[in-house]
Amino acid sequence: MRIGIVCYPTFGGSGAIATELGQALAKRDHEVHVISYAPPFRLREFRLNLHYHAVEVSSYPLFKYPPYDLALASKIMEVVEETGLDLVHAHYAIPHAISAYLARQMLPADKKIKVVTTLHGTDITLVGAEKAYAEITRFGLRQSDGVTVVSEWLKRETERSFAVGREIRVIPNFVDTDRFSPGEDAAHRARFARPEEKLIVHASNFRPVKRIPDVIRCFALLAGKMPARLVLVGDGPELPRAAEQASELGIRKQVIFAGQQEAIEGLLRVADAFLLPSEFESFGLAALEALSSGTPVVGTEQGGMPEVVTSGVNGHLCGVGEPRCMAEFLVRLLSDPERHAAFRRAARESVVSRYSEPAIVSLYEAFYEEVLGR
Ligand code: GMT
Repeated sequence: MRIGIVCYPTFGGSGAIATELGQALAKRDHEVHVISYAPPFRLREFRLNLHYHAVEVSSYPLFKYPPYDLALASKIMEVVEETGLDLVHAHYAIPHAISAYLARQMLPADKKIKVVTTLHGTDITLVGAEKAYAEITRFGLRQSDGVTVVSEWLKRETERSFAVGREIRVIPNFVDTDRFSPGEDAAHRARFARPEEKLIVHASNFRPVKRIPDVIRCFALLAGKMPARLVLVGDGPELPRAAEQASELGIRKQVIFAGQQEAIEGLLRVADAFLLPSEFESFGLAALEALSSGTPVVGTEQGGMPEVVTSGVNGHLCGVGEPRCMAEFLVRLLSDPERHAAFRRAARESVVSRYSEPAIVSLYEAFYEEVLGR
């Protein structure tokens, strides 16, 4: 197949999944064209059947808001005309599903494409819920030839909020289980923590939905009970406040601010636990990558995380805003090496059996075939 993938290029789960999917499809000999406003951060494979097309958004004094969505629609149309794409897969509803729809409308009758939209979470729960975007999101979903979501929870949320009256297929996120794999690496671990210190990791885009104050509070409670270090990976609006809060709680020296990092697998492998106390995650790709690395996850009962993390098996889920519950679990787990080792094994097993790249990419392939055959 000739597949166009439209995604955000920046650090974030939807761009990561879209790009990994593009690379995996190219490995399966499909011709893949990734369309975005910058090279996606996970795009690292060199293959002759994997192409990147930049959307150029020109500024003009009249444009207070440069019309990215229109430039994207024109770029999609141009790529279809040049390469004969069969299908465009839009990741994130706003504006990608709408731009793909526009491109399809603009194309001549003999060059029509099918449009598949994948919803990742905030495109429905935050952006789509805003009055300015709700109707256009619903329109984009109705006009797509196929719609997928990354969790059962997001499917329910989409049906509840948008009542689109159409099939929505759940195709969960996936992970490269070779890249994110368990293993000991004392030298790498020593870069972050002393042998007697427990190593806790949080990685995100530091948006309010991630509840960064709970990360810091939970870690402070843990550090009061045992020697520990916290590594924060990523960047975003909540980061400056995190540093202040760590100082106020007297744990600033135990917190490492690593900034944005792409090669996080080495750190996840040597971490003792991954902390994700989000208000909700439609899925929680970062948690999946940690589990695949054999690292138990402590998160929240909201959203799609319960589909990935099972309390008492591969991690623990608490209510939103309950850092004490999270810390108490961590103290118990990290004081018991045998139990911790069992959680590590279960973490890895839970991913390999359900979320490995080949299995999930096959689901997308089958969905494309189905949509093209309609
Ligand atoms: O984590 C984010 O806020 C970024 C966002 C995105 O669209 O890039 O992530 C969402 O999509 C990921 C990939 O499907 C999911 O794993 C995340 O759970 C989801 N984030 C939220 O629902 C908050």
